[in-house]
Amino acid sequence: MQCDHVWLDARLATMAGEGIGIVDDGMVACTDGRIVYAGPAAEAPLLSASTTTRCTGRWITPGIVDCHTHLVYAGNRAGEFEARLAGATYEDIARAGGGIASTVSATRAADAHELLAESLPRLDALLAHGVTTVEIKSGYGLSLEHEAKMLRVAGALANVRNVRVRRTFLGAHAVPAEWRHNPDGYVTHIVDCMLPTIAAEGLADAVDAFCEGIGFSPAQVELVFAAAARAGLPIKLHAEQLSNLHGATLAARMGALSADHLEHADEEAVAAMAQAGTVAVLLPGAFYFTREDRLPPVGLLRSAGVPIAVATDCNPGTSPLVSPLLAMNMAATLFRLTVAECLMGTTRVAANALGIGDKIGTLEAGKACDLAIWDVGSPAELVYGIGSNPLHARIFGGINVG
Ligand code: DI6
Ligand code: FE
Repeated sequence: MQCDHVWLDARLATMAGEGIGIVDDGMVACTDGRIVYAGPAAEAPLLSASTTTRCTGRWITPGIVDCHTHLVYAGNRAGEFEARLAGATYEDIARAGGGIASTVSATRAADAHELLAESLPRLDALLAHGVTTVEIKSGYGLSLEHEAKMLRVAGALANVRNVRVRRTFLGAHAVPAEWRHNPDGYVTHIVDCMLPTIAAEGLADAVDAFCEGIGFSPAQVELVFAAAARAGLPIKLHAEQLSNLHGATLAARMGALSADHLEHADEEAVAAMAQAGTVAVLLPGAFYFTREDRLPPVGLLRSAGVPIAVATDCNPGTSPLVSPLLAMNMAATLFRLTVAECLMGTTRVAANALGIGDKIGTLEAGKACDLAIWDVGSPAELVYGIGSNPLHARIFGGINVG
């Protein structure tokens, strides 16, 4: 078989089958941007490749999938961080008109070029840590004009960097100031105008909402999700981050791809997620940065067989985190995830949280040839390091992009 590129003399963590799929003397072969073989070199079909890379024992994993970020925004919230250090809570700041609202003001004021320029360094940091697919949410525009601008910028990032971008419409992130006295009116505006327009313009791959006392009620979220279904878009939910409004149960019953955060989720939520196959996306950066003390119900999720993903939640208010490796370390240290759960959670399960597990997330024939090649002696080192970055190379669609 003739192929474009083979990577030889590598150790693989394929993330396929049981566990992380370790292959000691492994090989990956690629044609037209897709994997045609990944597995033991000794079992490979006869191949002749235009280009061969010897990996000298380095580890290859699927490219990292960061399945929950808000990385397109303007400004930052360092001042609010200082206020929180001095004793204010995240919810106090939000109720006083700061928090998300301050990022909304800055994001509305930025034009698309400025927004792109401010977002690029965050994307570049993720890419430097092996990310090949990133989900980016809107939610700091909160009007049709500015939500569409954010989503266009998110799409434009994929034109200026080698990365797959999945876009999520998060119009129901906060009630904007101009709708403060009529939150239900804002939800109606999302349902009747913003969401259908954004869907019709092909600006989003999914719809998300923030189900919380400072966000939207389950009844409001249900209206947004029904509109998503009418528009043919899958749903996700920020659920049970600060309190338990039973949003995860609602999301699972409506067939959500994922329910995210989940610190306050209960057994009913876990059972509903298990039944629906909804992925639990854990966001230890937000847990750490807000000094949350309630742990997500990892034991319950595990025993119910709910797939667990891990993401950065990169955002200016609760998780200014641009390292998926550090997210894995935090998930292990703070949430007691195993190394295998962390690695699956940022590859295969993360791809499922985006509904694209058939295209990316494992080293298997037919999937996109998105690889991360690491200078480590074992996969555990990827989770173990704090602030180190052992990425050797990033391969996107079969091309070495550094
Ligand atoms: N939960 C979060 O942690 C982020 N959004 C959300 O719904 C925080 C967003 C922000 O504070 O800017
Ligand atoms: Fe988030």
